Order: sequence, then structure tokens, then C-alpha cells
Amino acid sequence: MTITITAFEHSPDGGKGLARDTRVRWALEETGQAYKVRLVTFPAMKQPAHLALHPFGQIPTYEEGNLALFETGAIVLHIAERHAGLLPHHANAKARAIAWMFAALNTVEPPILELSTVMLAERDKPWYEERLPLVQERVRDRLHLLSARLGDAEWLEGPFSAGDLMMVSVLLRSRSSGLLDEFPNLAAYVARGEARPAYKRAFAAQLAVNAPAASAG
Ligand code: GTB
Repeated sequence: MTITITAFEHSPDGGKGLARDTRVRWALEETGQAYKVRLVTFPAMKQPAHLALHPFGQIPTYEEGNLALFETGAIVLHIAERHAGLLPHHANAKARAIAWMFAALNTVEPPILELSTVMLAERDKPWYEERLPLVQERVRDRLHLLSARLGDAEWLEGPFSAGDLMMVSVLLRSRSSGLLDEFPNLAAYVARGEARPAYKRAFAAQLAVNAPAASAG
């Protein structure tokens, strides 16, 4: 069955791979699944046709036969459960890998998103200078404990899993703040994720859509 995902027609990041379709593309590449992409504009995302797929009018979405999914956690888990390559077979190891997916989305991503919002949208506020270090410290706290847990390991728990895919994707969004580089083992962990052939294919595919040269032509 054909898999179709949605992605920004023009991602605001200009092809840095930070929009969330990249993690879905990465999961599809890791598991060897062919997919199509339907590009959507910001106004189109708020129209009934897209809202029927995504209740909050966002990307990415995932369609496969009669199934329509939204939320990258649900989409990546669906892909990982149906195709080999992203989840261990042993039930307990699988549950642990899924726990790391949730940790990435529920525990590590929120402070990173908050920091992005502060840096992108709140620079002109009178309280910016006071608030920024507080929010940075919340990110640092999470990265510190994640760094301690990862230690010298290659991946979070055993072989590369959907938990690592999600954690690397989330950590990538903290790189521009400079905080990731304060933790060399986490920076190296993210670099290992980016070095995977499947990630490179996913990144190249979104770049082909979003690179400035692509939009100019
Ligand atoms: N919890 C949802 C999920 O995980 O799927 C969140 C989905 C989401 O935030 N989608 C964003 C979106 O559609 C795109 S990824 N936003 C449009 C809207 O809400 O109207 C978030 C994102 C956007 C841009 C950048 N960037 O340019 O760097 C990075 C990440």
C-alpha cells in the first residue's frame, strides 16, 4: 500500500531538517519503506481537507490505505511496529525503546521547544534577558542527565532504535542554541544519528524541497 506523508511546501528552516516530517522520513528510510510526499502551504493546513487528517492543522500526517495518522510519535511507532529495523523483538527491550521515544517527546523536547520559542519570538520582550537563562537552564538540566545516562554508549539502550531516532531528532533542535555542544557525548550521539545512511537520505529528500535554490526555481 502506498504511504503518503505531508510536509511543508516551504519549511521555515529553509532545509535544515528541523520540521517534523524529517523524523518520519527517517523512520521510513530506516525500515526501507517507499513513500510519497504531499507538500502543503500554511493556509492549506488550516482548510477542512487537511484538518480532516490533522485536527490541529499541522504537518506531518501519514496515510496508508484506510489509515490516517497524525503526531510524529504515533507515526514513528506505527512504522516501527510494522516493519523490522527500529524496535527490538524481545518484549521488555521493545517496551524500553518505546519508553525512550516518550522520553524524547515528553521530557526532553518541551524545554527545547520553549527555548526555541523564547529565542525566536520573544527577543523584543522586556523580560527576555531575564527569562532566557532560566529557560536555558531547564534545557541544560535535561541534557546533563541524559548525557550522564548515555555515558560512552553508542545508543541509549542496545542497538539503534526508534527511541534513538526520536531522541536525536529532538536534540537536533537544541544545537543552534549552543547547549548541545556543552555535552560532547550528546553532540557525538547526534552526529552518529546524522551519519546513518537512512538519516542522510531523509535529510536530502527534505532539502531537495526546501533548499533556497529549490524555491527560487
Ligand atoms: N506534536 C506534533 C507532532 O509531533 O507531530 C507537532 C507537529 C508540529 O508542530 N508541526 C509543525 C507545524 O505544522 C511543523 S514541525 N506547524 C504549523 C502550524 O502549527 O501551523 C515544527 C517546526 C516548524 C518549523 C521549524 N523550523 O523552521 O525550524 C522547526 C519545527
